[in-house]
Amino acid sequence: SIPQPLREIWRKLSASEFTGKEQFQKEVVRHVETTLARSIYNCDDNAAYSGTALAIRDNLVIKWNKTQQHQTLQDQKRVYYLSLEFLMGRTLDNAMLNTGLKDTAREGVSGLGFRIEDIIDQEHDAALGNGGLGRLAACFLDSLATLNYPAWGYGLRYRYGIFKQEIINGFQAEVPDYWLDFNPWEFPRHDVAIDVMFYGTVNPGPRDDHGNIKKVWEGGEIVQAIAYDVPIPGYGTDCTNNLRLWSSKPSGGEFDFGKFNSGDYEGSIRDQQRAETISAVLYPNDNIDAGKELRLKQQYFWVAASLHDIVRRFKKSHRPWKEFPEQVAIQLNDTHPTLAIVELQRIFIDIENLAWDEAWSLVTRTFGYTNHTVLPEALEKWSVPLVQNLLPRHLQIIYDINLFFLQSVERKFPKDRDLLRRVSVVEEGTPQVLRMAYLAIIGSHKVNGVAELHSDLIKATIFKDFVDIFGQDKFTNVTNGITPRRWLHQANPKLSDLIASKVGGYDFLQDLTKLSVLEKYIDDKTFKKEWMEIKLAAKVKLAKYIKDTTQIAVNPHSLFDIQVKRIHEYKRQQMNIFGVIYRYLRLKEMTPEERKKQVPRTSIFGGKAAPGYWMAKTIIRLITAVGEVVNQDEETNCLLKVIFIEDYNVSKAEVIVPASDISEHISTAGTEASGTSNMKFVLNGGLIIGTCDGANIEITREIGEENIFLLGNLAEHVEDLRHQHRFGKDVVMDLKLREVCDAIEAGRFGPEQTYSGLMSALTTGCDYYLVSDDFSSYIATQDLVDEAYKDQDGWATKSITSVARMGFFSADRAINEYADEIWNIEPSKIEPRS
Ligand code: GPW
Repeated sequence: SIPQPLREIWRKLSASEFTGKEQFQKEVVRHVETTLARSIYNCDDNAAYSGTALAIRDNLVIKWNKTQQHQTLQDQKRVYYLSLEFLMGRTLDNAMLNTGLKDTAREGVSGLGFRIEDIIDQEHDAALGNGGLGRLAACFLDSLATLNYPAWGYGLRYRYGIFKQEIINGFQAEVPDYWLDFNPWEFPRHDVAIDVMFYGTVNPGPRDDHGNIKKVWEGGEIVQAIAYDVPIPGYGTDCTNNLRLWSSKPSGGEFDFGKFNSGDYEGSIRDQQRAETISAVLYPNDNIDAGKELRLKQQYFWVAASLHDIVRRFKKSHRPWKEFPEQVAIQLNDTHPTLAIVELQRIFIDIENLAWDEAWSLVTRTFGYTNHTVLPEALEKWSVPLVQNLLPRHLQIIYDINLFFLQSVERKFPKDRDLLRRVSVVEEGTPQVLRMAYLAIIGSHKVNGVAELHSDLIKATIFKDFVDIFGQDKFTNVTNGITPRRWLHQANPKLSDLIASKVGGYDFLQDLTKLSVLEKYIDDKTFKKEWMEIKLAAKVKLAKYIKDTTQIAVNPHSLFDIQVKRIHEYKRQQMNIFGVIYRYLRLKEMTPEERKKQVPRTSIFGGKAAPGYWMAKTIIRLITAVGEVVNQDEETNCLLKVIFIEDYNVSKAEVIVPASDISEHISTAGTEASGTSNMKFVLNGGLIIGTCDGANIEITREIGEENIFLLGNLAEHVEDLRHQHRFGKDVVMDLKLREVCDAIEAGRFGPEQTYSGLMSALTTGCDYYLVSDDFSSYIATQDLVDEAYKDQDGWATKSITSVARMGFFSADRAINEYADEIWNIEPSKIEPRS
């Protein structure tokens, strides 16, 4: 750093933020001309985006530096959020809104001949995540900064994010998402380079201070982690936190010149490529554990680099180790970073020479673990031989953690051998596997689920034994939330402005419970009219997008029925499309007179299937095939259209979410841990049709039963129903569903073989997701939706009342609960400079 006597001059020359339109414009032009080396002759929308982003970024960086210096000086407890996914979407619009520069920028770029909307549209999404889990991490970062919590995110800088989805002949095809061409939002820190070792052997070393022979892990392959930092601005505060993403590269130099010079060119770059492969690509699975070695390498690479960084920062404060949990909280976003528990124990005992028990006490007081699923196929299990080979020292430590844990269980529940078998981290079998969720529970002081039902379910089912062992207090609930900044103010500015005009300004964006004031206006005719006009405008905008991208015209006055999320059998897009087919069959039977009484509907789908998830891909094919038939049918197509929106992502969600009349959240009860798009749709004045699952239940409690369309069996009945499908005698399929299946099998939507897997899942597959059990309830509830929609005034009442009661679902509320109940951290507001 700069020597003391020179610091005064540095401070005098220190960069300052621009203010006002003219200064902003000057910065944009300067960046276009110097940073980008372009001119008035070749400045298109894209160059204007780059110039604008760089100008806004300058102000952001000044706040960011200030925040980091402030937090370092304060030296309070920090939280580190470890997530393999951060689904950030676009940054520019959010950065302008959070820093209060949007109006300045709009006027500024307009004066330079551009429209701010066109500029915003140039940005490529940062899509480093699959779905809900990754987007939750992004919403949490926004709330942490907005609430002034000292917090860092740690993740991987994938060269390829989630693939781009193309629909070719009705089927999904995957195209790589190379998003780093121009990314002004990241700062490489080539000085923050950390060596991470894989493979190697564990050998006996010298005796330690406690007289034990040390274990030395050595001789492995070394890969370097390079930090890339991303500023995360809070809304209405200067607090700008840091998201640190690691990128892999070979350690020590470019490639092996020895091999290169001896003619082995391929060999010389093989090592380099192998190292770079680690952070090359995001695994495109949502709620599925594939168990691949490269994924385990990603996990350890990221965890080892992050912990090295965290421990180094702690050591700079020269505090004794016993203060570690008072300075550091680490949250594990699902089990993906569970190795962090083992790595911290390894650092303490092998490198810092702490005794096992003291180290383990520090470790368990540091970590918290969030579970996001009960689906068995999503629970991570690593093969022991795989871990033995890749991380031999870690496997020893895991065995020791497990041994001491099982010994304590044995003391508490003597002679219960089956309990020991059930709770062991090591599951017997060929090969043996490690149950990562169990390791995460044992190594954390708090375990939470993400909605009330889900938190109750994990305590009663997959983690029941652990509740008996550790007690109730270790297990808690933090219901998910969403950031109202992106999901209302940014996605739906007109609605945000209308709300602000009624609730006394924009404070509701920082205290979402203030929305309750809207209930006062429930009988205000003009307000209601404006409310519904804003909804219509959002539908017109989506209709235009659909027309531009698919050439299909949809009627903005029809009921927009939307289901956008990852395609998964448990989320039951198949039930939705079966319902659409059922509606189509009914419409076909009707007389022209009867048809006139029907509510026109547009069924909109969007979402990616994991590339290897064949059933999910079949569901996409059925949706597109139904669209091809229904959209062409002149007899019915003014009453029913079916649209599949290609490549659903965060920036498209910002257009889709404000445009729903109804959205679908119809997972088999007990399978969707929370869901978060349900919250986004309701916050934007859409109603929902859904099952009693995840956060739908709490949404119902908050907004009132009269404002939601609930259907289907309850979670407590699922087990019995499945049993009946398996072992029950004469189970006959629901007749309405039978009719739908007959139409599919008759080839009305293309060759029936295409759907044979989907059909047999309902029959020989024992209908695991209980589509047939919920189908008639689903159809009946859709009829109620139609009836309700005919009463537009009643619909508006439901819409406004629901929004007024959504305050609970702010991610700010969720983050405050984590801060108080799990992390024990305080906000740290930066005072404006005097
Ligand atoms: F399987 N979630 C997700 F638990 O989006 F890891 N991807 C995943 O791989 C997992 C969970 C995992 C989702 C849940 O499905 C959703 O219900 C929840 O709202 C979201 O995580 C955030 O908690």
